[in-house]
Amino acid sequence: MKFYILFGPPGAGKGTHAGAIASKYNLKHVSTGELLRSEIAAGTELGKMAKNLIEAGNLVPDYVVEGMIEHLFHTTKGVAGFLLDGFPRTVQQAEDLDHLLAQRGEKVNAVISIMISDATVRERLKHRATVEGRADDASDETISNRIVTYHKKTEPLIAYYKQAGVYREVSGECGGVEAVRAQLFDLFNGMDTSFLGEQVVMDNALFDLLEQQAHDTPRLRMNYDLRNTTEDDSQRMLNVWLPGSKLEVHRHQHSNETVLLLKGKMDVVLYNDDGTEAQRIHMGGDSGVYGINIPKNVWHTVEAFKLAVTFTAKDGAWAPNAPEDILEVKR
Ligand code: B4P
Repeated sequence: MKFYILFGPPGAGKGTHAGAIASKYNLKHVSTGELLRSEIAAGTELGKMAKNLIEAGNLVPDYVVEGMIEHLFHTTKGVAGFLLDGFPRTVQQAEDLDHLLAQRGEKVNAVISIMISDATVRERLKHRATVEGRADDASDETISNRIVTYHKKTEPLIAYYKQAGVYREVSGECGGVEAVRAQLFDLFNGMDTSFLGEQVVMDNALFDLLEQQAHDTPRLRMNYDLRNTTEDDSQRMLNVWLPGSKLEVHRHQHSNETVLLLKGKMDVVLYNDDGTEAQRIHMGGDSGVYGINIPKNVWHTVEAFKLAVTFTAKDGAWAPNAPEDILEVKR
């Protein structure tokens, strides 16, 4: 598992960017601020205790947020890692996180800091107050207290993580949201964000995440690489298919292809050389069919009519289909 921390002063944009990063790298996004606001909205004992502290611009006690984090570490399944947003916020929380991760044989992989000046913190929080009406943005006094709290209690984490060699920083004022996000993606893309060889539990949580990512692509499908290393030249992957996803009719000249249906319903369609349909195999539903081994050189495609999840295996390193391996077919 990978553990990333999104760091920065109040209003730096942690919450603004965390969802996009988490979705791209299959991470569980955990915002302690959001968790606390949900507790307040639900009127729980924890929420009642946190409410006054947050509204005055103070931090809630370490043990409260640590309890929430620990619970999520134990209960979250099917992700490649965690993106912690707004946690840790004190050196004590950072030390306790290190301890908790060490017990699991893990560590913090990187701390990505979005940096903005105090003047920008004021400007952003005042503006957010008009849009979201958050009580902790509501007055100059609360905002000032949040800035003081940040410098006193949270900023020392920069030195803590620099010493650990995992601190990275981008400017949160280099432009609008898109410009900052591009910098964040550049930084993540340059880090080891591959999850090759990690233990992966293939459950509904993983399928749901891939489904979300599939919705964000024009191809309407998303794959998940299951190889152990980049040198591993077999192809083993999960694919999540949304209805309407169009896969060209193609063949593999050097390998059979094994397709197993794990969830949903789809057709595998085989074609003759002249582009006419040779066979349509319904998988899932009442068909009683759950997989197919497609021989070398057989033209084929798949058609999903509702969400489908497949496991696919082939020999040899992945490469795009060569023009001679694509068949033009009227469909
Ligand atoms: P959080 O919910 O973590 O929120 P935040 O620090 O205020 O904001 P964030 O950085 O997520 O800013 P956003 O994306 O919204 O904390 C709230 C409170 O919870 C804390 O004060 C504390 O009391 C408590 N708490 C949370 N975690 C805790 C912990 N670990 N220990 C103890 N207490 C804890 O961006 C702000 C605004 O800027 C938005 O309006 C956005 O649209 C805008 N914006 C973002 N990027 C921009 C850009 N590039 N240009 C222009 N505007 C931009």
